[in-house]
Amino acid sequence: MSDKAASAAIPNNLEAFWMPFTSNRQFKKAPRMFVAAKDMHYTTAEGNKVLDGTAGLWCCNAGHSRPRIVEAVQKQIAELDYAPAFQMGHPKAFELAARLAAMLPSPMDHVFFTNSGSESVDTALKIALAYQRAIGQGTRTRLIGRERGYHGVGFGGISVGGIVNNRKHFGTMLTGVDHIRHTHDPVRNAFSRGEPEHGAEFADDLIKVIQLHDPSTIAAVIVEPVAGSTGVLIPPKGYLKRLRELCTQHGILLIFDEVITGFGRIGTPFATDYFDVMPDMITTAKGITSGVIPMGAVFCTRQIYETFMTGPEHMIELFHGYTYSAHPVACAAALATLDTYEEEGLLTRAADLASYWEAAVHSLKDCPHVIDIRNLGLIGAIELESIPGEPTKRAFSAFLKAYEDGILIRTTGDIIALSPPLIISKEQIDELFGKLRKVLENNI
Ligand code: PXG
Repeated sequence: MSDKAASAAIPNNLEAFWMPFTSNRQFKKAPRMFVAAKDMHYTTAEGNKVLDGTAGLWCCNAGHSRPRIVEAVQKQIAELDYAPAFQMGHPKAFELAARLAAMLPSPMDHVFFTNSGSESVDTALKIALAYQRAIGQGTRTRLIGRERGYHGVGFGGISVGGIVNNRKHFGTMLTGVDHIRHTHDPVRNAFSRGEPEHGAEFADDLIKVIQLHDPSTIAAVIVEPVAGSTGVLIPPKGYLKRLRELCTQHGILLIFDEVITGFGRIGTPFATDYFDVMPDMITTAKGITSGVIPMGAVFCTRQIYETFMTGPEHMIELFHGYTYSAHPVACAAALATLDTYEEEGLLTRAADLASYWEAAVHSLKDCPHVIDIRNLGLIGAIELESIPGEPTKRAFSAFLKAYEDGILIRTTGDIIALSPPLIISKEQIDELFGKLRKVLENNI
């Protein structure tokens, strides 16, 4: 890109945009702008190529600007730009729901559309409460989350979420929420490859919560099968099965928040497939459209759906939905994304690459300040020792340096998280970790 074109791409006034989850003042002093993206790379305003080590924000699973998806969106917007979401339909919404249902393990076969992960979480929590009420269990109003959990930023999501900074500024949130403990156990599990050996018994923390509140007050438990945002915590072997057993035993619905793990991230279409544990509902977003158009979805079992299908037929069964639920352009993007995943075998590609990826992530073990490394499928995390008195600074410096060196990584606290598009090649994995090694070795 010419200097002139580059300067035209950077607007003069950065003030008005209050950027989400961003250090606004730092950014506006030294902006990092992407102006284009193709396959595995972004292009910066200065014309530099940046290898995408994070699939945008864990969402561009098919890579960037894939022709089939671009065409489908262009075509749809010209043909049917919008259709009312309530009391009206359009064919692609039904086609997409049926296709998603066919991908899911039986009996999970109904789909409620939303526009984001946060909305999916709110939707699932509301369905859980309404379901318990509908089956005559109206005393079950409590929602149980987990420490260090991330379920988006709606009031429902931050209430069941367990990331302190995302909660502490926002008052009392939902009442009647409790949390089980997180599964991080560096003393026993540091540098585990894949699922850690120790910690299935952390699921028994739910027994304590059940005993404290009585099962008759608990509607649902929500967890990320693999905790992402908090810095990648892989569930210990047997942990999720144990949670499932306890929920079943006590009439509690289990919700898997698969906003990150859904759509191939760990080598199977969904984490429920990988861990062979069946929740009652699954929340998704991100990879459903490969990040191209905002969309989310909640999957639920036939039994949950059928429970609501009673009463006079002209009556609305669930008083919930969004203006943009099943937006035609999002549906077109999702259908083309599923085509791309299918044609290129992307939903299982992470399984083929997992051992190569694992070796690459763990090759950084000897780098300065590395205190733990975790991985599963095409997810990796490198935990750094914090600079005393300055938490997050070391990882953030690594992020800035990495960007200058042409790789996009994510950091949370002092943890570096990696989750590339599922189209990444072995050579690109080598490049990502080669550059990251240099960053870590150069006194951050
Ligand atoms: N649940 C989970 C498990 C998530 O990871 C959400 C819900 C919320 O999705 P929306 O679409 O409302 O943002 C998420 C989102 C990061 C990062 O780098 C993670 C998310 C979003 C942005 C950054 O860890 N996860």
